[in-house]
Amino acid sequence: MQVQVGHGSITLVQGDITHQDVDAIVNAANKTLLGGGGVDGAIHQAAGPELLAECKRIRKEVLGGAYVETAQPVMTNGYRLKARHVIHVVGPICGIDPHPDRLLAAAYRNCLQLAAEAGLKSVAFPSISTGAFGCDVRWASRIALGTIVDFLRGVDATGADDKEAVERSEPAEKSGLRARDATASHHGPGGIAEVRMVLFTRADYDVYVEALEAVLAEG
Ligand code: AR6
Repeated sequence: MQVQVGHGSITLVQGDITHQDVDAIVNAANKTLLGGGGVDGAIHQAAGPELLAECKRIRKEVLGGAYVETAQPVMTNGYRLKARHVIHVVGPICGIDPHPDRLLAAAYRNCLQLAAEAGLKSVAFPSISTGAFGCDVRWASRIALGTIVDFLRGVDATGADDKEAVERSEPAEKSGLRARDATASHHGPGGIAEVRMVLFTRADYDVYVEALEAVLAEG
């Protein structure tokens, strides 16, 4: 399914994100940035060991050993992937993180802003936080697609509430790397022409189709 939104398009596909031929794929990472299971494991497997080496370097040299904060994306090269870049972002853990709705929206929005600022044209996302991090896929699909639609329409969806939620999620000691400031004002859609959601299962794809129709119907 593909729809035009603003100056770009949203595509929903069922498939494997590691096969996507886009400028950047997003990785649903964890705070260590050092790989894991699920889509994180698949991306590291497909990209090769150079990806882990770069992630280790960033943890050590840029973050000073600190964890990556939820919803604060970090961009690396794509190595053996078709995608030139990987944008690693940690989504909320449902049932544990406060304000998971705001954090999930911030995760999508910050990845899109980072991609736009880097001049990227196409970005593919997995369904962040709906695997090991335990969030309901129907709930997450509305937030993901609502945020993407707002971004492509150039709507400033950031606000004081997001600022509060993101700040609360952050440890007191700030790392050297604030790859994105979730509270910064919206920079507009930049040149992003396609945002693709890659759903691993048919069931998830169907949920996202329904959510996209609902989000667009809401105007
Ligand atoms: N392509 C697209 N989607 C995929 C793929 C793939 N190759 N593989 C899995 N998915 P998860 P999370 C889907 O658990 O919930 C990791 O261990 C999957 O079906 O990968 O954000 C990290 O290191 C689900 O719909 O990410 C973290 O510790 C979606 O990707 C933790 O899991 C997200 O599932 C992050 O948990």
